[in-house]
Amino acid sequence: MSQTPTKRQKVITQIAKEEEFFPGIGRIQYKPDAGASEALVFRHYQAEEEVLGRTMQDWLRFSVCYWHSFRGVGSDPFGTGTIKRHWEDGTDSVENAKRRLRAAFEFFSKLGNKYWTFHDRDLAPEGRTLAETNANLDQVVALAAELQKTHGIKLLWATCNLFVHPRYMHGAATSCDAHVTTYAAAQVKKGLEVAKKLGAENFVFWGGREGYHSLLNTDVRAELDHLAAFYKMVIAYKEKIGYKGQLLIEPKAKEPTRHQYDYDAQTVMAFLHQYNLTKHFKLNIEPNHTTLAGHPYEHDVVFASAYGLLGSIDANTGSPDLGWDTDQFPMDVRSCTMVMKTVIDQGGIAPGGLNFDAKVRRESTELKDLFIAHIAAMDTFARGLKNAANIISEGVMAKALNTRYLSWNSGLGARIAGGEASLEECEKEILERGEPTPASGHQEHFEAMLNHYL
Ligand code: XUL
Ligand code: CO
Repeated sequence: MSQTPTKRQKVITQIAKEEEFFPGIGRIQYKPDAGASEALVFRHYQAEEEVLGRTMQDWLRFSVCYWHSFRGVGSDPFGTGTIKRHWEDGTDSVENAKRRLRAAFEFFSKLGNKYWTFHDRDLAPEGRTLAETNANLDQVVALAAELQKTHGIKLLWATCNLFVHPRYMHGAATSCDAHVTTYAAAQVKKGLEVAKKLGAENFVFWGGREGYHSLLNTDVRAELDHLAAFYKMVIAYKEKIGYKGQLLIEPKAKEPTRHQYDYDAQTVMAFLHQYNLTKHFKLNIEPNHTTLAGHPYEHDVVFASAYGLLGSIDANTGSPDLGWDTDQFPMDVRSCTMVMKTVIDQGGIAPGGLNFDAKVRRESTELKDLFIAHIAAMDTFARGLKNAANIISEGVMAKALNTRYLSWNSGLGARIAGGEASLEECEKEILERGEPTPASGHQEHFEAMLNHYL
């Protein structure tokens, strides 16, 4: 029986007739029995499938990032771009920016993700003055608003690029030059207005060049005080314009500076606490940044969540043997299982999501590679979600974990944990009880149990 197309379907068909940027690729379908060589299908991700009472789509909240997927050209510090998209005319014009945006929305619709993210400067070219830059941005943002509506796509988060322009070479909020910080503040003012207009569910600060290369020329205390003062201006303006998005800080240990102030989750949490900012911010954790800090993949996700501050995730991975931020697509089932276990344990990630801050490799030059990368990563996270749901609903690992800490539930253990005990009481107890009985940590058993679910 044929169905009457909805108004939205008609609009999309009309757009497709006028211009199609990804010809030959339709809406990506779920095909669980696909063979190994079939690439443009989901084997595990089915948006409406229920897992622990919620749809996969609700748990995973996938987002495509504009900077890598639509501005990335495959360049690296040793070579220029290798990736040429056919909608690019080689100019940095507003017209090209608009065409690129239409291509991106076709991509989102065909992939079936519901969210996207961008930096202000990804969207529209920087002009000669702030006024000209803002006018360029306004034109592209107006189109973005229209495309979001037509395609039913939402903005997971927006952010300001405060690191590419030469003016920010010493940092933005932590620059030695107050004039530069003032410029950054003016840029962020506009960024918040754009975020509000497009309904951004979050607003991210990644401290691009907020850090130091040499302690000899850096007053670290002054720079961190300025960073906090900058955030206080942000909070005041956000409240003034009634923008309701969640503010997020994205930790990174190094690159481009030798030491980034937002080193890792614990460093950012201490900073927020020190400057009384905790209630205004959560964290956007990027596992490739976590591994750069020398931690295991899921470390910062777990630490931020443990303090109720895990706001969103830049779902990617690196090659820890390299020690660079390579922003690869997450393809490791174990890592994604661990992340999703934390996400389920904290009751979900909304209003954050899983943003693919990842780029196809310099050698992956075909248009379809962009689809394959996202599909495979979405499938990996869908597997992670299902595995994590099994771990949680069977409860075997949680039981084993709780068993390790049983001594804290009663007696002096409970009194210490509750802040009611004293050193004298502890001394008395030990004089009576003597040495603790050694207990195994059973690490290998925990590892084997995890493998059971993968
Ligand atoms: C850089 C990085 C950024 C932020 C947004 O390493 O992760 O793309 O996510 O500025
Ligand atoms: Co990121």
